[in-house]
Amino acid sequence: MQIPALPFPYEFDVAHTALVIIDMQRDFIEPGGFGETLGNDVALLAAIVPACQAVLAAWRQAGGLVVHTREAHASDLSDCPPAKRLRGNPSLRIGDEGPMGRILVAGEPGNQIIPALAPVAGETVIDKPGKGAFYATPLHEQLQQAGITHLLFMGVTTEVCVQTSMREANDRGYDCLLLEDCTESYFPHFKAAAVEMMRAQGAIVGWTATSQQLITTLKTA
Ligand code: C5J
Repeated sequence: MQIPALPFPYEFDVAHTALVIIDMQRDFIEPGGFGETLGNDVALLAAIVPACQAVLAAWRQAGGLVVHTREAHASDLSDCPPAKRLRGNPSLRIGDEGPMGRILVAGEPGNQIIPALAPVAGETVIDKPGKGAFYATPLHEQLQQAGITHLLFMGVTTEVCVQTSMREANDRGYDCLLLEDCTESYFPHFKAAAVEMMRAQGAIVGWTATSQQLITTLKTA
């Protein structure tokens, strides 16, 4: 299959490609979570949910592998470096009790993936203590075992966890494509810059395309 992506067409086949959905968890999308404690307007991020749902439905229909990630720490915070917890001046810190349970802690209500994109049986869910999906997780080994060579990315936030994960994947040899309308930032100009820098210099980090381009490609294949 070939998507008319930027900066040039992206070739992939479903059997060797995974859809990686980064951190579409309540902590970032809903009020009362980590995103809001940092002073952000979380309403901006919810706007991409319908496009993400459409891609997820089409990808499931095509029989492709789905990976969901969550930025999540152990309840004793043993995997949260003090530098991460203590930095800045958030209204609540990682591990503090918030309206959706303890901030960014695995198993808490706020740490769950939003219902609209909830994983189904057989899909991989990776809890990651860092911004990148490969740091301190079994993701690379699991993708290698499944014969995956290509990754389609969506999720939040574009310039933090999505970009970090895509760069980590690129360095591990995956051909990566970012679905532009399925990713968002609390800062629209950061999203625009991140999207542009990833596909610059001949796809130095990867390709970009729209959800509709992917869905049309899957339907016409
Ligand atoms: C952030 C993320 N922004 N998932 N995490 O801290 O992008």
